[in-house]
Amino acid sequence: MILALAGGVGGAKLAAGMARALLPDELVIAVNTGDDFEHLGLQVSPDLDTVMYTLAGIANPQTGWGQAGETWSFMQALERLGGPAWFQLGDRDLATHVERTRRLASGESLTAVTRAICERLGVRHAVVPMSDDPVRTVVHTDKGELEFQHYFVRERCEPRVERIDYRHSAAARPSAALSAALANPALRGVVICPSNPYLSIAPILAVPGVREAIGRCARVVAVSPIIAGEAVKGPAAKLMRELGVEPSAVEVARYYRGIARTIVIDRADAALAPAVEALGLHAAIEDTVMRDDADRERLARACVALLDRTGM
Ligand code: FO1
Repeated sequence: MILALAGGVGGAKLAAGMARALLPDELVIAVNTGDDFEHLGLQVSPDLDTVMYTLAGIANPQTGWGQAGETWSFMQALERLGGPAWFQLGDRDLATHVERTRRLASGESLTAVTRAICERLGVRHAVVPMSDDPVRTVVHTDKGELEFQHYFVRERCEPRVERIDYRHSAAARPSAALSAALANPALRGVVICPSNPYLSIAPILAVPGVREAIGRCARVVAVSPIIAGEAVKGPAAKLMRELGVEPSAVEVARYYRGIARTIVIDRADAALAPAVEALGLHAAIEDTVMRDDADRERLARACVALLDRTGM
């Protein structure tokens, strides 16, 4: 069984590739919930939804988040009433947030709600929250403290980031499925998907016990979300510069030192391989840009093959 850690749009694409390459009982996808927030009285879990929609094949191909072929009657009506329009909720996507909020209010866990929605969407692989306890990524910027979605969407990642913390992480427990995967003697390894390390993977590692358990696992492969100094999507490069880190695959490797044994970097960064290896990690060079399902599956299969060669 393989454990994948994912968050955001890039992570969801490789998670979908892993789901094409592996059978349902061979894969657990643990998803970041640090981006979750309450909006209009609704419990919104963007990364869980992005992974579920992407695996279900209904994600919006342009944005990566929300659903394809959406209609926007709700947002138009909300705007007419003067409601907040900065966070776009399509009509179909809205049903996910309403149903999750209803089930959570009835006492169901985020794990149970996610499983129920996956079943309805025809997603057969295990998509699980990193924790059923609240963890919230807070971005400290030159404009003050911002909840993640306020930084990422409302302020469009413009404020300068000084530091990031993961509120309530100390009190959070890994979800039962994540704990079981980490304790499973049949765990073949961990694939850290090409998500933003600081915003999408760090919250998962901040849940007590997770970083240590992964650090003990000999076979961990991380895919760099930075290619030729830029993120494929999102603020990772800008964020790294603001955190005083050169946006490069080498710095991603440095971030994952002690956690991953192998870093997958793009062909465009092949010249960085010696610098990655100098950090004590193995650099594997692959085509890491995922344009379609075939790319996703190919990269996933490459990561699985690397697991079997890693940790020798
Ligand atoms: N991202 C945006 O940039 N603008 C939006 O209006 C927006 C709405 C939205 C609604 C539901 C959802 O699940 C995700 C949404 N996202 C939006 C993306 C979201 O902020 C990010 O995908 C994650 O939080 C970080 O990857």
